[in-house]
Amino acid sequence: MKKSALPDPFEKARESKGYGKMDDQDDPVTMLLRHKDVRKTAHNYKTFQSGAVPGRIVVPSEVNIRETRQIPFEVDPPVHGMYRALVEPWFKRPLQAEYQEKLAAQIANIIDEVLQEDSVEVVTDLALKLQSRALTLLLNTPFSKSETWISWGTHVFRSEGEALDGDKANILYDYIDAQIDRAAKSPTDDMYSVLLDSEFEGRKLTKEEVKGVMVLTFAGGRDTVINAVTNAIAYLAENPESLERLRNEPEITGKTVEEMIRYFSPLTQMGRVVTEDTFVCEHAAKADTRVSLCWASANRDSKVFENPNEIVMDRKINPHVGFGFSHHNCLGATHARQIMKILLQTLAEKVSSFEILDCEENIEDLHHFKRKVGFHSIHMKFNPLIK
Ligand code: HEM
Ligand code: EMZ
Repeated sequence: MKKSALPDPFEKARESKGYGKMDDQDDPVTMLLRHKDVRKTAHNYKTFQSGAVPGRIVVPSEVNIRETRQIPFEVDPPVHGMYRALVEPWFKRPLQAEYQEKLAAQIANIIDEVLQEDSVEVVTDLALKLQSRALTLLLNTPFSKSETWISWGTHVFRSEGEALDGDKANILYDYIDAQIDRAAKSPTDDMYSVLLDSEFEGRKLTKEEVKGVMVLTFAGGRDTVINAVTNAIAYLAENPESLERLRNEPEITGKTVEEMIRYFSPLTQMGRVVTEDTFVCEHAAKADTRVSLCWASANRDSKVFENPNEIVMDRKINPHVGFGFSHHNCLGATHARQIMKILLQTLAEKVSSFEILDCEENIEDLHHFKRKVGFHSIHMKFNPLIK
């Protein structure tokens, strides 16, 4: 097995029953594993809600570590659509040429840096740096802010050996509170200030609502981007013909990004709370219990994807759900896609090959299922392309 491979732990359960079960802090989860069921359930917000107690739809549950409702993530239609319309234009800014130029300069800098090193720890020295620096563009904050975010380490809610870490989460919440107070006192053109000034239903957004958007922006786009970046580099290290192909056929880069998101599925699953007694996969789901939409399993469903366990760089039809499905689909996807696309292009331009020196896998413990999502650490050597 290649080091960069992410095996699918769900296949047997998906094909036999269509669901799996996991315990989580006395609030068990019925995981939906089939592409069709995941999409159908994502649509049905009346029976499967996101707007439960803050933190409950996240697996592992975050009810014990936060009270702030994340917006628009933990809100159901129709109010969801009103918040979403408010923030959507901001999250589309990565489509602008100027944004992409700045992002490309950041990425070129980091790659030039790692090309000088004999050994690079890709998670911390490349992926975390890239993710944090790129976030300054999305937030429209000074570049120097990224130093603080890098110092928090790879996980905002977790630390080594502990699934949830309330103290660590407080660092983020306190930081965001302070930034909101700062923006309220002396507004700039950053995301905090723009949100504080925006109109919602004939009034301004409250500080608590702004916090809800900002916590989500920090948390949702952190581990996911770090894993996508690290896994992409590990994959290209072990598949040099794929790097060569990106060099020769740059026009497939967009498709390759989608295919990597499908294969890596950086966000394994997201929960919903059942509002009335119902059935999922002929299995009773009682009101006030939890189900999850297992994006990672749906993305390997052989009923939808041919050769699901391979990265087919130019896969023609790719209805993956790596960025979710239906009204809650990922707001950060425009930003994440640009990061991935520019990263692949930059690597193809500047790197001839990579060597993996050593690595430690990051395995999510989902009770009966163990899923590799990436690496805790991976040391590599980057070799320059001499033109
Ligand atoms: C929602 C995945 C990056 C912000 C989602 C959802 C998924 C997802 C699966 C749907 C959740 C649900 O249905 O409950 C990913 C992946 C990423 C990524 C795989 C990286 C490769 C980002 C980034 C940001 C972000 C960079 C922002 C900085 C959001 C937000 C939502 C969301 C705000 C909620 C949208 C809504 O509720 O309407 N993401 N995400 N994500 N994501 Fe991402
Ligand atoms: C939540 C979630 C958002 C959650 C779309 O996903 O990402 C998770 O990493 C966070 O822990 O709080 O923001």
